[in-house]
Amino acid sequence: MDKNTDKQAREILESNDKGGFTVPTGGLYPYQWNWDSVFVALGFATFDESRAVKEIETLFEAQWEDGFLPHIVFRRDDPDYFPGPSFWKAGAGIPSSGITQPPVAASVISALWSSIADAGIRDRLAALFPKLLAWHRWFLEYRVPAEAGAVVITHPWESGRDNSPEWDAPASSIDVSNIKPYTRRDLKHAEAHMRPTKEDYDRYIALVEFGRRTGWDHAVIANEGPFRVADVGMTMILLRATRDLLDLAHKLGHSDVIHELKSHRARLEQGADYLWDDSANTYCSRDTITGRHSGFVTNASFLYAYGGVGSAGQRAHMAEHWNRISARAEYMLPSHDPDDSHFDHMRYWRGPIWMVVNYMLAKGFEEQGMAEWNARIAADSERLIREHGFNEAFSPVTGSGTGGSGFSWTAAMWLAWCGNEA
Ligand code: 9WN
Repeated sequence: MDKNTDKQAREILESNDKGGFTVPTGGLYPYQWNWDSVFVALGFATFDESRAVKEIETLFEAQWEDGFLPHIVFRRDDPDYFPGPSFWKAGAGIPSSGITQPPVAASVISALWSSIADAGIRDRLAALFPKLLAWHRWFLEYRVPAEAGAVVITHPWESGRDNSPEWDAPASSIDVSNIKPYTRRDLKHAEAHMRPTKEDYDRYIALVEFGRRTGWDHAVIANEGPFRVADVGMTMILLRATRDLLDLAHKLGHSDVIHELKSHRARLEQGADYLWDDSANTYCSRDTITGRHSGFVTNASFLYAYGGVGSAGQRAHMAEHWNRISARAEYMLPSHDPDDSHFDHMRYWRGPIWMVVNYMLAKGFEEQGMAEWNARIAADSERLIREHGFNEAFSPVTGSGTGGSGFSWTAAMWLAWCGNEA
């Protein structure tokens, strides 16, 4: 392990710690984000197990009564981020956003359960089980329609892959003609060529306004919202999290929910098939309004290994994509196919590499016995951080940082994963 880089990583987590919760980075993102915090817990666990669990406990303090867990928790107002709490007008007690984010929590809690021996901390992890179950039930009730079996997102921000070209076509029909003028704050902290465009932002804001008008009624949003896309990333992540929750249920003696969780798993496995695109020969997202696949190969497509799905034939097609992309990219794995015209190596989720996705990819490849892919992802991730620092994301072409710096989840991934592989 590299002591110096290791120390820097801890310092980033400590300085972004705002007292029981961690911000993704100062300035650009001044609040607690859902999947960021969960990954950050893995980093804290390498030097402070109690603080690691605290991160997830504070996140779940913002859970709504119906099990929904918001993508941002606003503990105080900060004029540096838009849209803030007064724009969302959502939350149960603690102000929050009204949309969710990838459900990585069950997988991380299961990993912590396996690595932590302290009885008191294990009790705290066990106490999170009913909250995790409630969140998974919320997904199954509102976001996994029986005919698709895949997880439907109602806002690009829910995917965590905000401006992926996967959302371009489905979002093009969102009506932005009535949105009120607004000022973006993100461009104060990051260069415009790295961030989503104005066209993207207008659509993000129109969707928030739509949700707010419904009073954040998730049934109405799921049935009538202007953006309803079955997301390949969310689906593979929830499938994987369901397996991990099932495993936890066995370990904690929750035999009463085993049958139910197995049915969640079966439905999501069917969802993976719904997302296979026969013409592009890849897993990808699919618009549930038009029925159309995006046809794009993204880093989320390769999460099939993490989700544990794919026939021999489907895996052979994915291997062709891997060989093509890995021969071309200096660093793996770009968030978007470098052979596609939408590829943009510096712009957010249209090309740059994200450490948390690399971590899930590597975990999936390792478990599925795909040693070479695992080794390539781990080595490239380690090199990116060592040579370019703890950035929000990285160019797959030059390795340079994009978005914010001093980033919590990148530091966490160094400590919990790729720094330890060095
Ligand atoms: C909107 C915090 C979040 C991540 C997302 C990433 C970015 C927010 C933004 O930052 O999204 O949620 O304002 O750009 O895309 O994955 O959770 O790090």
